[in-house]
Amino acid sequence: MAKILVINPFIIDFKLYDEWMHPLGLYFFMSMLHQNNHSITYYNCLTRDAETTTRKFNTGTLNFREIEKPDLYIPLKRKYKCYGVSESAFLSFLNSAETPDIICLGTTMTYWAPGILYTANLIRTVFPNIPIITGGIASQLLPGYFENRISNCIQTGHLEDLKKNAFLLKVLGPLNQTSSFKDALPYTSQLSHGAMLVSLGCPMHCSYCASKSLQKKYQPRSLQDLSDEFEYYIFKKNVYDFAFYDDALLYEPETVLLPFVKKIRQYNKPVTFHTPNGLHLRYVEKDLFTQLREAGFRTLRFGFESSSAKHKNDTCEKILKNEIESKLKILMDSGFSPSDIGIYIMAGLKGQTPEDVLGEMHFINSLSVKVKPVFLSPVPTTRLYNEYSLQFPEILTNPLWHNDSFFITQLEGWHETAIESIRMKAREYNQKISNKTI
Ligand code: B12
Ligand code: SF4
Repeated sequence: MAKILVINPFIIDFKLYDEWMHPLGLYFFMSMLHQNNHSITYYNCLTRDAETTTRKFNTGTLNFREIEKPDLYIPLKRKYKCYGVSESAFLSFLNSAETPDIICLGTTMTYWAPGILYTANLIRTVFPNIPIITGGIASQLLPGYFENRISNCIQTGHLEDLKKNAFLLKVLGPLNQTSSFKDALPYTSQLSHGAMLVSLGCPMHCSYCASKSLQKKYQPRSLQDLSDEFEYYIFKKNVYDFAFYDDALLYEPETVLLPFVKKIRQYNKPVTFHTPNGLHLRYVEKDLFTQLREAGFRTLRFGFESSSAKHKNDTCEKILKNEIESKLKILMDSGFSPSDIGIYIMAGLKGQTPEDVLGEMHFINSLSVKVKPVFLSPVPTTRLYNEYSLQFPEILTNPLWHNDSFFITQLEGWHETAIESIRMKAREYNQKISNKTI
């Protein structure tokens, strides 16, 4: 049995809200360690406390402190922040912790790499020589990056990678894999909400998305695992607000989603479900959404990205422009209101102008639902990343370049006023939708 310290690191970025944020990958990892009888201590640098604000459906703010920007970001008129508990709280935890055999760090967005390095530096002040293992999304997408910057670091990605390293094999043994993250939940402190996952991967292959490289094929999870996790959340953690982390939640809903929805209704608990990661409008059907609404689905986000013919290969033509209205009508007929629904528009595709994006936003607003512009992050391993790397070779070596708030400012025609006008317009449109609904 090894003693393992697992840490959800600080995040350094321009913006961050706790919109049902969870280190779900780390939960799977901890569950596997637990099932293989290892001893785990878990510390979440992003723990919310009494000073943070709680908003609708238990979302909220996170504590932060402003930090100095790296040179690259100096031209941006935005504050750069370190989100999470205070440095002293983290250090006092480390100082009181028993010396572990290894320390494991989860990673998510590639451009959050500074938060990983900052966390690792603090760890090194207390544990200068204990091996640090990184894993998760950024660790997979930035090969060698953390190993080269953190002393005595082993950079892995997926859980199976742990078996490929002789040292880890010796410390952890031949780990049996796990299909559920339930066993990680007892290690978490008070949870405001929960993350749920019906499937891994996506059958589509959009030009800006790394889903295919992170998860080779679409894979539904078992109804039993999902139900066990849900029961643990509601009965042991008193959690009632949930977000789905799926890439393709609505794909083949009869396999797991619908049986799960039928099952949860039997518990008769006041639960709500949210889909911050975009759903596919093309799968919207009356019967499905009536059941989802009745089960407690509230916040719905859909990926539309762009209706322009020049971007149809980028977006896999998720939905045709002339089909949207009828799909939205189905949602209303199923009991959803306009303020429940937000449609993502992507800004930063090749050759896209601010006027193109404002045009898309105007169209979505004319359908009386919320519009959610998102700025492109060039993600390693994607088609669009490869194309942009010819114009911006910096994205190949510096993950700060992947930041959605920064990258857009580098594209032709995307000066700060244009970007701000998009943000303001979205706010104005969405305020009207909210007022109309009240
Ligand atoms: C859910 C999700 C979100 C959620 C919440 C994310 C969160 N954690 O809070 C929301 C909707 C908020 C979100 C938002 C965004 N997201 Co997002 N998101 C995802 C998504 C779909 C799933 C992540 C996930 O949890 N998967 C499930 C878990 C179980 O898998 P996993 O983390 O890979 O973990 C496995 C392994 O990696 C491993 N593992 C994990 N941790 C560890 C640790 C150790 C030590 C080890 C050994 C192993 C290990 O074990 C797990 C089990 O196999 C991914 C796409 C994807 N398919 O991964 C995009 C993704 C991470 N998002 C992405 C992007 C671009 C964004 C946005 C910037 C979109 C935008 N332009 O607005 C925003 C920015 C968010 C912000 N706060 O600033 C990009 C990444 C960009 C980048 N440069 O890194 C991704 C990859 C999608 C893409 N476009 O390709 N996102
Ligand atoms: S953007 Fe959405 S639809 Fe496209 S490949 Fe990624 S997860 Fe699938």
